[in-house]
Amino acid sequence: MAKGYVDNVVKFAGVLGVLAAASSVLICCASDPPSESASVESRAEVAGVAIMPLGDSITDGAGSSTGSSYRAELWKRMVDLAGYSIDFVGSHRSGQLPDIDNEGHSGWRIDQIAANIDGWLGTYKPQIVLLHIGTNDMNQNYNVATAPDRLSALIDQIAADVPGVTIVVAQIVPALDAAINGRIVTFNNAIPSIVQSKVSQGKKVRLVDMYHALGNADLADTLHPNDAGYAKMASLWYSHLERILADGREWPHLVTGLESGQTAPTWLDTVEASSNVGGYPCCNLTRMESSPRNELTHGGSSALMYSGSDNSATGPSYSYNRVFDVHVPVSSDTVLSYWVFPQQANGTFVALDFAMTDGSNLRDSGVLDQWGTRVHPQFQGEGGHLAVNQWNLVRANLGRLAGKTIDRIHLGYDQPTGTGAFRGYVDDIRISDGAN
Ligand SMILES: [Ca+2]
Ligand SMILES: [Ca+2]
Repeated sequence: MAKGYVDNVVKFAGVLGVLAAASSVLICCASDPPSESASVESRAEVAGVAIMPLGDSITDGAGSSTGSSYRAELWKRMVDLAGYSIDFVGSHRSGQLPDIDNEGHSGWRIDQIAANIDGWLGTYKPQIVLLHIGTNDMNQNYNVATAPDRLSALIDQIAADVPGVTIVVAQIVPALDAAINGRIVTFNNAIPSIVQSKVSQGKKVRLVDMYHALGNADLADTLHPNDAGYAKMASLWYSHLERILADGREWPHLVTGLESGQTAPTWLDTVEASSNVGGYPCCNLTRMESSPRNELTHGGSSALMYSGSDNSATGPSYSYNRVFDVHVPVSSDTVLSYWVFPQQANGTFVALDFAMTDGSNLRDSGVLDQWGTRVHPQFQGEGGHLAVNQWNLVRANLGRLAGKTIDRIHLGYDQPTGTGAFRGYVDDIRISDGAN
């Protein structure tokens, strides 16, 4: 039975996603001219999977600090994390990323996209189209009742133009203006049945709900996402691309060894909640620490150090510290792994924990590690599988959390009995799909 702390469902708006350092991206592909004679297959071999980001200013990048929309973050995930070769295609160029091609046309409605799409598709022959359109129809109150019909016809048009193309259709992001947002909700509600009808016809069409993924805090203005909102959009497109391209390879969502250029903690030494845990008896520390050190590592030169002091042998003693702000959708085959090096027995009462977007958490989910021990700091310590003064792998299938989204990653200490100092390191954290 878990005696640990119960998450108070503190929601933080500024989700930055899993942002790898931009310095690690490779400069390529931006000037690759499309070969009109090449087949789709040979294009994929040469330049990567051809993906057309298609829509309006939200695809162009309005509201994004770099003008890159979701495209920069999606590129980083696809290329740097998943190891794919991709080629964004389109006649428009905008943003700051290695491949700035897209078909994001600021201010355009569905009918305007439809009037031009045949030519674009003929030129660029995308294998995958990421379609986010309709915001301007709603903003202009332009024949909104028939907007779903126009979207349906546009999907048919794309499918007819490029045999075999996969179209990912978005339920569009919300607007701050109540009247516009009301029209968006009505429009969005019509999209699932449209997508289903295309699927029934044998077309490769998928639905992605961008509306419920973004909150008001994810918008830069009335209509456009901010960087946090675009990062969430990228994570959703990324998950669909996994399902479309799935070839059995591991599909990483977060990979970090705390090294330079890898995903760094969002928060350092930041307590989310604690009881009867103070600072490690040194240096006037007053709370549990959780921040990288260049001391002892499983790999590279840095690891996440944790330390504190359990001040009660009878009452609940815990500290859950915020570390990474993420947005990671969990699937049936998502796996968490990390390495932990406890420096004393008390130091084994630690585990990574998740705050999910629905308010639930990892530690109370019943998820088990490779030993059959719950991934809860108390159970990890009591389980006895974490050896002191050596690196221990903890690996857990997160299938129990399938359908949920990880909002934050915490590092927790939790030990109802026992008292004294605790300290150790965590390194090589990995969350990925299909890693079995
Ligand atoms: Ca390109
Ligand atoms: Ca490391």
